[in-house]
Amino acid sequence: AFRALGTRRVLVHGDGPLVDTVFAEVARACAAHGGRAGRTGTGATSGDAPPVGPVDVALALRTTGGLPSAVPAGASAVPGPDDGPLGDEGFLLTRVDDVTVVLADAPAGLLYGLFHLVRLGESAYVGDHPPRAHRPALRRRMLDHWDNVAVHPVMGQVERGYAGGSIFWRDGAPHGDRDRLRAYGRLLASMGVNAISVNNVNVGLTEARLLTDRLDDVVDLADLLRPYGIRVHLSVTFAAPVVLGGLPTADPLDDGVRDWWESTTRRVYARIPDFGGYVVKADSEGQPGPFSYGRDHADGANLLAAALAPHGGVVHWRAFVYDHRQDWRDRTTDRARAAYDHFAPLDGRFADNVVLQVKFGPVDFQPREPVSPVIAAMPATRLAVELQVTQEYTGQQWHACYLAPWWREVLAFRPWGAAERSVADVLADVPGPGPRRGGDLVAVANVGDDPFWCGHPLAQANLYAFGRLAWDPGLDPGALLDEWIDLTFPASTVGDPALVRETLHAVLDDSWRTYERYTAPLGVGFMVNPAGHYGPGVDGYEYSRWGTYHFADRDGVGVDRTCATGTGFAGQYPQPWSQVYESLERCPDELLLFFHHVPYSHVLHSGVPVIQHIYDTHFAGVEEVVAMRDRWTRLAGVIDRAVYDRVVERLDEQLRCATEWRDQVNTYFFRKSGVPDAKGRHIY
Ligand code: GCW
Repeated sequence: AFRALGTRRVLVHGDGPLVDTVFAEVARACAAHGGRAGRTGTGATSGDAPPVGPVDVALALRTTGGLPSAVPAGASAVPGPDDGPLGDEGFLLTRVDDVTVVLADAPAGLLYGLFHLVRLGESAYVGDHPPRAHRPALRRRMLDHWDNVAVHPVMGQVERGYAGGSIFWRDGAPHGDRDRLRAYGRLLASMGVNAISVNNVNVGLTEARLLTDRLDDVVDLADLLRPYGIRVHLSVTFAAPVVLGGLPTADPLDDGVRDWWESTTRRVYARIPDFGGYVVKADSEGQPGPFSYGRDHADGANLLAAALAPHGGVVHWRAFVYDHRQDWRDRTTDRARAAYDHFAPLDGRFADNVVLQVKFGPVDFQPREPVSPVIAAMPATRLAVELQVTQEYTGQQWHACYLAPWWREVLAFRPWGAAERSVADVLADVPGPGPRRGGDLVAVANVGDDPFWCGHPLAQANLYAFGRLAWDPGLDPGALLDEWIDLTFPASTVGDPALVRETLHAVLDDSWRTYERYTAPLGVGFMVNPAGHYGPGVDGYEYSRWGTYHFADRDGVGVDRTCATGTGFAGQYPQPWSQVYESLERCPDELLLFFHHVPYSHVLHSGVPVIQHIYDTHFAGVEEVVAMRDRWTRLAGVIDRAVYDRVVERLDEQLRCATEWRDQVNTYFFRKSGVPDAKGRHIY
């Protein structure tokens, strides 16, 4: 992917560690592909190559002295179409007098400009490039690792990790493969990610100590990732003052507790001056939190925020708080309501450096859910929307499931109606009525120590698309896939680039909808095997206390979340959505069973009765997987053998598992309803 750059005469101008990174990348590319790299700047080190005379490409930090003479005078003078400060991470790209010029006002901008050139390939060096400013839409673009230092007896080392062990730790000690960690930092920077939380939000005893006596581990990771513009964050346990500090309480209003967090945090910053902050899962699924002390979540979050504020750190406080010991008879308790019920009343009470981290949907990373109503309910709170790149509920990196189209739908959703701001606008702090706070996009990571990084080679496309969407939520998923294909399967390395592109689109473009078709129908969710969340278990959660019911019986299926007769969840949305979801007639088909309990004979907008829709989509989903597999086999001998084989192995399993889903779901509903398939297909 660096070939186009590496064949040219490239000048890097600027000082500082990130510019060192840019220069090292350029020098490496030039050494590999025959170009020449030069460096200027007040602090260019003696080992750097001397300036190269006339250049084809210049990457220059405007703040380092004047611009070198190799940069055509016109480059900086030409105003961009959306002129204005480039900011900490932005850059300007233009082409003047046959020189491709990237200008930035801060080192990170130069780094992102470099990777932009790499993405453009040859096209960056030909034709016209009128000056254009590029800036990230969102300030913080973050990945959360659910990695443990120790291996958990049930979850393994990485909770919901499907790519082997942690890349950060091995055998209870820091992972020895430092080159791979550097490569990871480079990978993340190339997609625009600038923050990472390194350990699981379920914080075990060993992991709790990363904050104190194991801080060295974190210092080391911060040092390795810093050259790529990535700040390190840490998940902490709310009980840390007790379990680490030996205090009798973790009460957020206790002075001793406050002092403990302040001094502990000060010690972290003494070692990691650019430390990002804390991530907290409190009062959720057994994790400790402020409820134990009769305090609320604003008290809890503000405690940590106060300790971090003097150092410029933030708390990502997760809104995933619900009662996981429900009683099915109690139809007023609804897990979907929980985040809003807990947090909406606290809007306005959170400190400035608290970021409330909300899962994109109200339940739990399902392949289909409505967008969380919390996003519209907290205008005075800084928000992070949390996505799940790791495919916990979307095939666990055994199934090819390209999630960008789904994330794009979430980000484009307009909580206040068509004329108002989208979720992405809220995060990007686009002006609108009411207070504005802006926010982050965060995702649970999908990388491990697997040789293919993500287990499934094609799951890398999700990681890539996440970073790019966080940079620009308006990007088109198909175009992002093209970018990823160009970077991952460069034309010079494959037998038939056009066939590779066509095949990857055929396999991935619609793969999320395919996955949706063969799993839980019409937004009802779950129906997964409780042991590990892989494969079908239609009633797996129906008779447990997690509160993820589908309420199927012989007459119908779905959860009544209306205000009129159900849990009232639909009423947590502003207009128009509260009315749309409340109404059986207006509710979108794909969310019907999330909001309504209907008879099997209920006719969808598509004109098909619910029961027939279930049969049709499940048969279709499996046929689509068969087609995906057939398409992929055309790449035999065209791409790298190991990648090809790994994907074949995964597609075989996807087909097996999709077939199992189809048969269990279809049989289940056939037996419940007694309604035969109108098309007479075989149902067991
Ligand atoms: O989806 C659920 C997962 C848990 C996870 C939890 C969370 C880290 O099954 O494994 O715990 O969400 O997001 O906190």
